[in-house]
Amino acid sequence: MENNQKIAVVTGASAGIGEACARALAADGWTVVLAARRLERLEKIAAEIGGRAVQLDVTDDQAVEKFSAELGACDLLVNNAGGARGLDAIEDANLEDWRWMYDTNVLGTLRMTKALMPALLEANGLVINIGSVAGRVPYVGGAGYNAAKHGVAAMSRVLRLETHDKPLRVCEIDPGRVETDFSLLRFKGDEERARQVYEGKLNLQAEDIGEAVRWVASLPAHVNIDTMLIMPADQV
Ligand code: 8X3
Repeated sequence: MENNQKIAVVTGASAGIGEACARALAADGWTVVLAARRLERLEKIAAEIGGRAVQLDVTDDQAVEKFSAELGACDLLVNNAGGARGLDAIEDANLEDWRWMYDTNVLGTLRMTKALMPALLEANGLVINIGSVAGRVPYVGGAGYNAAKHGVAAMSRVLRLETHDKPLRVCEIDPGRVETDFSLLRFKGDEERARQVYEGKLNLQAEDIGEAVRWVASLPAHVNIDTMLIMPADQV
């Protein structure tokens, strides 16, 4: 593998899938820029893997602009920041939760991709969007998150269409149930409810997704993995 210290930006890198991506990429020779809101956690991980921690909220237009202006070169962008809030039926939908899900998952991915696009094109780069099975399959109570992740999927496909003849590759990786803080966030800190999501099941671990990201990013420039659906063996 000859990465020659190429630069990877990973959003939402302070925990879970983002942290696992950062660790897997660093182990494969990438220089990783870890971006997230929780700077203290980021700095600890960055120190362990020889990466760089930058505090960033992907819902903040100006912060994303500033981040990209200061970054310079970028070979790989992993749009991982996102998540779910609530599991309400549509008739009980909480508009604030929906706004947050759209702003983080969809617009966050858009802001980062748009801002880093010049650097990525310059580098013959790669964008990996972390979507979800929820962006393919709707489920009861999932509407806000389903809509957001379907939005990410649509954006990934359009970006692929718009850049297939440019020096940029685009991949979307869609995990199923991964045992992370995802459910704690969805259920707004209700630990018992979050625990029940994973109890007694063959859950994916964040490292499984980190390994997929590492592999996609390790492929030669003529190979584009368009989409990848990764499920725990007992989830269909
Ligand atoms: C979350 C996937 O299967 O837990 O992105 O809803 S699932």
